Amino acid sequence: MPVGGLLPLFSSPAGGGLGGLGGGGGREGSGPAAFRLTEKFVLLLVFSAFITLCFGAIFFLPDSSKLLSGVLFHSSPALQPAADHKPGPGARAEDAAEGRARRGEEDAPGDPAASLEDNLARIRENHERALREAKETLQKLPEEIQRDILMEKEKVAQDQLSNRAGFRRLPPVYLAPVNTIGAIDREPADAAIREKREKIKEMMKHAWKNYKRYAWGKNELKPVSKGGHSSSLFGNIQGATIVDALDTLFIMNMKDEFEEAQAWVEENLNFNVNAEVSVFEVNIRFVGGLISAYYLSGAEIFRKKAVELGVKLLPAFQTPSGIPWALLNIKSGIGRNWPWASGGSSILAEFGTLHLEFMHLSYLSGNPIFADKVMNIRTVLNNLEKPEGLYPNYLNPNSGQWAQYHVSVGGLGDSFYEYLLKAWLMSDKTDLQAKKMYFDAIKAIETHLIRKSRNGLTYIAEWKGGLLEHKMGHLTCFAGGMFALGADDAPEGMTQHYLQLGAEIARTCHESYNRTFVKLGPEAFRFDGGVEAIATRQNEKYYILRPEVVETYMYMWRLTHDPKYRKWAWEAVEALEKHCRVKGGYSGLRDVYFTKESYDDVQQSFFLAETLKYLYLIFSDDDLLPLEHWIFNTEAHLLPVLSRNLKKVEDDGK
Ligand code: DMJ
Repeated sequence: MPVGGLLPLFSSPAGGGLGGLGGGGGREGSGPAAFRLTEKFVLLLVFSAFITLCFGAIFFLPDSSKLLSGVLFHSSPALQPAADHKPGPGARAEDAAEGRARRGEEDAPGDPAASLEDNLARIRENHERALREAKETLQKLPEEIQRDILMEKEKVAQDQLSNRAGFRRLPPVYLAPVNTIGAIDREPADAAIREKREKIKEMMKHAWKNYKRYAWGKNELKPVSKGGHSSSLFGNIQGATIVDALDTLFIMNMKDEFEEAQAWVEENLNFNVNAEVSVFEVNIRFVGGLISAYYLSGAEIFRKKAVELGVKLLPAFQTPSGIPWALLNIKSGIGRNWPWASGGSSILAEFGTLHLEFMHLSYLSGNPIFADKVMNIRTVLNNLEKPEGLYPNYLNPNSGQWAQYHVSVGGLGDSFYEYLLKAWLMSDKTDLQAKKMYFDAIKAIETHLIRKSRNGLTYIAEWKGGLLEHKMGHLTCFAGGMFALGADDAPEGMTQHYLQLGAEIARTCHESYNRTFVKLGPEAFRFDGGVEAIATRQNEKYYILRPEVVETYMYMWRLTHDPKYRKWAWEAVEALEKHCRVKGGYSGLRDVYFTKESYDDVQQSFFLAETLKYLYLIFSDDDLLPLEHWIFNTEAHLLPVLSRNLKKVEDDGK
């Protein structure tokens, strides 16, 4: 049973408020009776489309329109719609009304001419739209109409979900006191380690203080020019650094800073914006950050905001296959894919990195709709034929088929594999399907992508339709930690093998750092043309404060206690201090081989969410956030293992 012990939790008494709604989704009406009903509905729709077409033709043919307006409305110039008021193709009546509001054009109270003009404009818009839709409908195949009906039904269900006071009636969640699951730590006994840990906390203070001083409320900080930095990934949702930093502030016991962050979330975090966002980025940073802050602090506001945002993301799944769009306008609910993505495809690492957060959203809202969405992604992927057992990076959401055969454990693929493993672990090891898919996938990766250099460095190449590109990304370096984390449950006595593989990847990534001038690694490094673990292209030489290498050190340290991982982590701390720290925070570098720093002037929010958190954990005792209780999402936000913790606390609470 894939979702293991989680589903019964949805039927908790308080879950009923939402459960009835979300349970619907688009897939419910698939029984025979529902099918007959749907057929009738289709006929009715086609018939009404036809009538509308006829009516629209009479009303809107240039001549008849003049006739009608002349007879009925005494065509006078004052009553003609304004010239800039013509709705373009696809424009909606609400858009026109909004346009008026933006221009400050309000009807004068009690002015009958103005209100008649407004009504007339609205009637025209509605009829023009109905006419357009009727024409489109008559051109469609019956299956397309049926699909549209299903999607429309789903949209209505989701609108109801967001309109209802659903968030205000969330079910009870039984939280363990944070110290019992290791969210409050002790000082390490060793003074030298204590000092190092204190230094990392000081780095967090420097990053936070400057963000607060120069960019408070903006998404990120420009530490050199000292201002706010906005990334298009979040549309005009604001405050990425605040939400991304919450759990790091909490575990570092920076109480005042956590409280000011919480106050900002309460007063300012606003998702009612007209914004096109990256579904993946908003999910891993905002949804993940809020959920994590909720579990750590117990403050309801974080759960409420997480569920509210989760609901806003649901329209992204309105595609024929249920594989979500990469980009979504969270106001209109209109989705699309990155224009550069092969054949209009969705990206594996994006739609494959929603699972953990969405499973928690279902738990926290009492509504299975979120879990249904990600379990459907799982089903689509599981049923597809895989070339050589590999998962290509591109999948077309309309056809539900793979597009280009490119495979990567770095950008475009990476966190999909991570989430398979973590879905298994987060389900308290009940999600056997995730486990099987993970171990099958990494077996194929090992056969087809993992190679050893002439001098014995193990690396993970990229696979392009059967040909290897001998390049490894900084992003790919997370995989060392992943192999080690999954090793315990590996099949057929492979535990030692995967632990060893994790150690080899950690070593290669350390080499990529060590072979630079600044001792921080490039964005991508190559194993061809006589080089090993070195970037050869100018546009691959930058370092943007990424966490993946220290992330792997953290897992390797926890799982082996080999002191070299603390040593390597400290080298990274020293390099960050020497080359990335500036008066106004921390900046990325344009070229890690260059002797003079050239700053990119961005303090990425993941520097606070991930890089500093992993470093801090490497110099903490293992009972701070024990791995058997906590799963780190791909942005290092903390998600408790479901059921072992939560059910235990439920039982204790009874
Ligand atoms: C983070 O946002 C996440 O770790 C993501 O999975 C990959 N990229 C960045 C950090 O490099």
